[in-house]
Amino acid sequence: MKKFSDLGSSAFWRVNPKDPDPLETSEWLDAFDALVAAEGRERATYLLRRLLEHARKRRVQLPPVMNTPYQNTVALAQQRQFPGNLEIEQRLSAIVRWNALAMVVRANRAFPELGGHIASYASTADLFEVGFNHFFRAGRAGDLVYFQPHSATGVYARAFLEGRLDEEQLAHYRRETDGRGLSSYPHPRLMPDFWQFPTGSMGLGPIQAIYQARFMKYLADRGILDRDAHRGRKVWAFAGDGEMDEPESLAGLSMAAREGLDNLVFVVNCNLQRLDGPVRGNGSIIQELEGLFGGAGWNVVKLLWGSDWDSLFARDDDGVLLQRLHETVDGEFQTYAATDGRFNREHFFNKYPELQALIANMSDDDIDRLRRGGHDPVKIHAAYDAAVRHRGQPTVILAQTKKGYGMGHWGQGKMTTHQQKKLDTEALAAFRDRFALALSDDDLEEVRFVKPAAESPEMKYLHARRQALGGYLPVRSSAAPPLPAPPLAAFARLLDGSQGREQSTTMVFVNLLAQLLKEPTLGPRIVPIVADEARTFGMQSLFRQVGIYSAVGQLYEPEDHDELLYYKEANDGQILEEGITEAGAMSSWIAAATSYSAHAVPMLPFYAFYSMFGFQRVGDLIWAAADARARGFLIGATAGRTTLAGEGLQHQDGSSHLVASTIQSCVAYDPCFGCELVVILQDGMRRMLEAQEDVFYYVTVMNENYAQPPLPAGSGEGIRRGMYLLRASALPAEQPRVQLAGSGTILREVLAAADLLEQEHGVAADVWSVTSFTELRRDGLECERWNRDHPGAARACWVEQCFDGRPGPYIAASDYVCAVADLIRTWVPGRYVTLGTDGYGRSDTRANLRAHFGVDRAHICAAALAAMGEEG
Ligand SMILES: Cc1ncc(C[n+]2csc(CCOP(=O)(O)OP(=O)(O)O)c2C)c(N)n1
Repeated sequence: MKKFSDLGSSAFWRVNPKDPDPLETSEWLDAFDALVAAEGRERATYLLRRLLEHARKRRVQLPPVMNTPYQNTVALAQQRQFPGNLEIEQRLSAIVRWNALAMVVRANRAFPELGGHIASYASTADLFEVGFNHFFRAGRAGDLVYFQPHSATGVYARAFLEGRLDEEQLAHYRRETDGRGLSSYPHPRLMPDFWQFPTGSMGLGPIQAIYQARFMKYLADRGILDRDAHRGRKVWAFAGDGEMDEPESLAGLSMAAREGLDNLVFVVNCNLQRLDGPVRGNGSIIQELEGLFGGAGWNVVKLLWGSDWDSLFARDDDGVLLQRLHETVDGEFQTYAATDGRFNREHFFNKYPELQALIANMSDDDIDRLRRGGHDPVKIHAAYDAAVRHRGQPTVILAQTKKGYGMGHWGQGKMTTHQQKKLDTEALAAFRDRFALALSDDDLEEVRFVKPAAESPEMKYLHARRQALGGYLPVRSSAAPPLPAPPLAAFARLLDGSQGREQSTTMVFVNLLAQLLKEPTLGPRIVPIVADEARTFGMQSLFRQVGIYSAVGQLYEPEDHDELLYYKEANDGQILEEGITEAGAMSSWIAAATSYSAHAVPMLPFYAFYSMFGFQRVGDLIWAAADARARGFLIGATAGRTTLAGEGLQHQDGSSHLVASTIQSCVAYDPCFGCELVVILQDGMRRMLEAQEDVFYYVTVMNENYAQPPLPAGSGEGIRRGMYLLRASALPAEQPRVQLAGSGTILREVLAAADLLEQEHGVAADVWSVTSFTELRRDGLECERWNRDHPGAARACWVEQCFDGRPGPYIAASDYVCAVADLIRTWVPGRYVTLGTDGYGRSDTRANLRAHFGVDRAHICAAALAAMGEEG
C-alpha cells in the first residue's frame, strides 16, 4: 500500500504540500497577520492580488485557490442560535430513522427479492429532518424539494408520523400493483398526489433542480408568477456525493451561477461512499466538489464537523488537527467511520504528539461520539440558514456524513452497506439502544412501526413545526386552471396549404408557433426552447418577435442591431436559448411542462431539437418527463434518416419513433404535410391544455421543401388516430390492387410509386397517409385487450377499420427503421411488406440516400410488384 507521503502528484496533495521550512513560513504569516491587524482586510486583499500578479510574472505556479481548509465554512461565531427543541427533534428523528429501516427490513423479510436501502437514509436523516422542521416551506408558493431517491424511505417514514400515510401503506413498500403500496423512489407517475419530482436516475435530480430554479426566475421576470407571493421560495436538491460523478449533475453548474440563482440550494450528502466503495478513496470528494462548485461560481458551504469538534479546533493553535485532516484521504475517513473510538484514537489522533495531547482528556467513548457535521442538527441549521440568506449566487452545502450512520458494525462505513437490507435481531437491538428508542423486545422481533400518541410532545412539536412552515410536504397537486386551445379554424391559413409554393413542415411549424405567440391568452404561456439550433430550423424571426430570456437583459449592442430581426435578449424575453446542452434544454422543458403542477400555472413548452439528439441523446430525461407527467411539445426537427441529407451517420435519425413508442404518455406523430401537422398540434393543445391529460407530444418535422396541399376533407379523425386514405385509385375495381402506406416525407415517394404502378403497370394503388404508426399500435393493443376482456365482442382497431374491404398486398415505407412500420403488422389483413432505413446513416443527396436504403419510389414500386407476384 502506498503511503500518503508518496502521493506527491495527486491533486489533493498539491493543495496541502509539506512545509520544508516552518520557521520561515511562520515569519511570513506573522507579517501578514500584523498587516491585517494594522491596515485591515481590504489592504491585505490588495497585497495578495499584487503578490499573485507578481508571481505570475515570475512564472511561479499558483496554488489552487478554490479550496478552503477542511473545516466548517460557517464559523462558530457566525452561527445563529438553534431555534428548535433539540431533544424533541432528536427523538423524532430517531423514530423516523427506525420506521424507515423497518419498512425495508419488513419488506425483505416477506419478499427477499424486493430490495431497498437502509444506509443512504441513515446518512441523510438529519439533513432531511432539519429541513422539515425549520426550512422547507409548504403550500402552492412553497419550496420545491428534490429528494435523494434511495432515501425516499425517510420521507415516507416522516409522512407516516404526520398522518399522511398509513401503516398499511408502509407495509406495502415496493409492492404497488394492488394500488396500496409505496414506490421505490420518487415517482409522480406512480404516486401523483405525493411525489413532485422524479430523481431515481442519478444526475437527473440535480440538473432538473437547476433548471427549475431558473424557470422560476423566468416566470417571475415575465410577470407570470407574482414576485411578492413567491419571494424567498427555494428549490432544494439533495444528491449523493457519488451521484455527482454523473455528467448531468455538473452540467448546469455554470448556468446556475451565471444566472445568479440564489433561490437554489444543493445539499450534497457526502458520506464519502457510493455503491461499490469510496467515492474518492485516494482523494477528497469534498475538496474536489468545493473546487468544482466554487470554480463555477457557487457559494460553497462546507458542513463537515459537529459541535463537539468546536473545542478541538479552538485549541488547535498550531494547526496540527487541520493538518491531520488534510492528509487523511477519504478511504481512511471511511475506515474511521467503520471503527470505534479506540481505533480512531490509535490511528487518527495518536499520529502526532500534539494531537494526542489535544484529546488527552477524552475517553474512547467521547471520541466515538464526535459527530460529522451532517449528523448535528445545530450545525446543519447553521449551514441551511447561511444558504437561504445568501444573495446573488446558488449555494451548495457539502455535508459530511457517515454512510449507514447508527448501523454499528453491521453497516456504518462498511464497503457493503449500500445494499444492506436485512438486519438480525441483535443489530436491531443495537440500533434501538443507539437511538434510545422505546421498543420492547417483541416490537423488535416484529419490527413494529413506531408512532407516538397524538398528544405526545413529539407529535405536537412535529405538527406545530409543519404548521409554522405552511403545511406538509412533499405534496403534488395537478389543480391548475385549464387554458383555452385555439380552435382548428384559427389556423385556416395554414390548413389551406402553400398554394403551390414549396415549404417544409418545419416552416409550417414555425409559422404556427409565431401565430400562437400572438394569441392573447395562450401566447404568453408559450415557452419556445432551443439548444442553439434556432437558425437551423428557421426560427430566428422569433428572436425579435418575443426576445430571448436573459436575467440581465442585453448588455451589448448586438452585431445585427440595425437589421429588422436582430438578436434580441431581454429580461422579459420568452425564448429559452439554452446553448448547446440538450440535457439543459430538456430540463427547462420539463420545468415548463410541469409548471401546471409545481406552480399552478400551465405553460406550453415547445422544445425544437435535431431529432437525432432527442431520444438518442437525452432519452432518460424524456423518460423522467413522462414520470413527472409533463405536458408539452417535443419537436424533432430535421427528422428522418434520408431527409436530412448531407449530415451523415451521427445526425440522421432513423429510430426516435421506435423509442417514442415505448413511453406510454408520449404521443408521437410523423406527418408528411403541414395541414396534418396543424391538426396534430391543435389536438395536442386541446388534450393537454383543455382536457388536462398527462401526455406530451413528440412530433417530427422535416426540412424538405415541397408544395403543401390543403387539408383533405374528412381527414381529421384519421390524422389524429394515425392513418387515413389520402388517395383512392381511380382505376376500375377489377384491376389488380395494392395498398400503399407512408409516413413523413417518404409518403411523397409512396405517392410517386402509386403513379408509377398505375401508369406503367396498370396496378391500382390506394395511398394511405400514416401520421403515427405508434398511435395505431396503441389502438390495436387496446382493442385486443378489450376484446379479451369482453368475450364475444369484436371491436376492430383503426388499422382494421381502415383496411376493411381494401384488398392487399400492403406496403408501408417510412424514413425510420422497418420496425416502426412493423408496429402495426398484427392488424394488417394480408401480406404486409415494410420498407425502412435500417443501418447507419451516411452523407449523400436525398435521392441517392433513398435509393440506398430502398425507400424511394422505384423500390416501393418494385416491392409492391414483388408482393403481388408472391400473392399470385
Ligand atoms: C443513472 C443511474 N445509475 C445507477 C444507479 C444505481 N444507483 C443507485 S444508488 C447508487 C449509488 C449512489 O451513491 P451516492 O450518490 O454516493 O449516494 P449514497 O447512497 O451514498 O448516499 C447507484 C449507483 C441509478 N439509480 N441511476
